[in-house]
Amino acid sequence: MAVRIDVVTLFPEFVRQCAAFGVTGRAVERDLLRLEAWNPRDYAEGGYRRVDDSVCGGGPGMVMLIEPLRRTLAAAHQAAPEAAPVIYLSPQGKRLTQDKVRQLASLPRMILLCGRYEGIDERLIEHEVDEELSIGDYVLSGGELAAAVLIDAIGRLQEGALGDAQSAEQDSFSDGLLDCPHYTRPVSHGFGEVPAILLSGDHAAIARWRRREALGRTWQRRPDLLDALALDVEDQRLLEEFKREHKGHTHEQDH
Ligand code: 9D3
Repeated sequence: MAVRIDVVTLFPEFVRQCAAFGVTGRAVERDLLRLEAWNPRDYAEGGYRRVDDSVCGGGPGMVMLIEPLRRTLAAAHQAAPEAAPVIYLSPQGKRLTQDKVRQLASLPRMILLCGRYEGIDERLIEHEVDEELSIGDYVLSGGELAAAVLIDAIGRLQEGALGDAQSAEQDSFSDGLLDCPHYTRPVSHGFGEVPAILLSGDHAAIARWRRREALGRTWQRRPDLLDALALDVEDQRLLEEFKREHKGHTHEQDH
């Protein structure tokens, strides 16, 4: 099933460009992903087409006005028959996860609302927003890059967006582990050798090696991810093997 994403933004060209290349570009070409941008400036009144005003109570910065956003959202809702949740990208939102991306990717449509300046009048959020999402604990200058992140993550999950060689099931995070290392030719280079096991042709041994490296790297770099998993006996054995081999030159003192 395809997805339609309507983006409310003061920078519609930015959002369109974000989905013009690579996997999401192909998803758009194949009609798996439909993107429409809506500019609140087009729904603002007066010669100045104001979309913002100063912060009530004083202080620096500007806040986005209710009315231009309300009218823009109404126009976006009316542009297609399906009900669409309004998702406000904001630093106050719940952190985006791959689980959330999968949920949203299964919807027929959604409306993404991007803030600029200090944000949006809280009353618009209370009345028109269904969900607030953040992409992480760092400060951006607006919601557009966060919307682009969400569009990319959703677009690539649409059935048929990924090439034959790729697959959403092979993703890091889809099984809760980081990826194993990857190599290509030349097998021998001044920077080092490709691990011999990968050249052995023993597919079962290669699969075990990859699983062990994925477990080991997750243990080294993202122990928080590992804590959330219940490893089966074979995974526990592979991880112990990795830890034994890496004694002395890793961060095991951290664990
Ligand atoms: C300097 C302004 N900040 C005062 C503490 C508040 C602030 C307002 C607006 C901080 C960032 C923004 C703009 N950010 C977003 O719109 C945004 C965002 C982000 O900054 N980080 C992570 N995810 C997101 S989603 C939208």
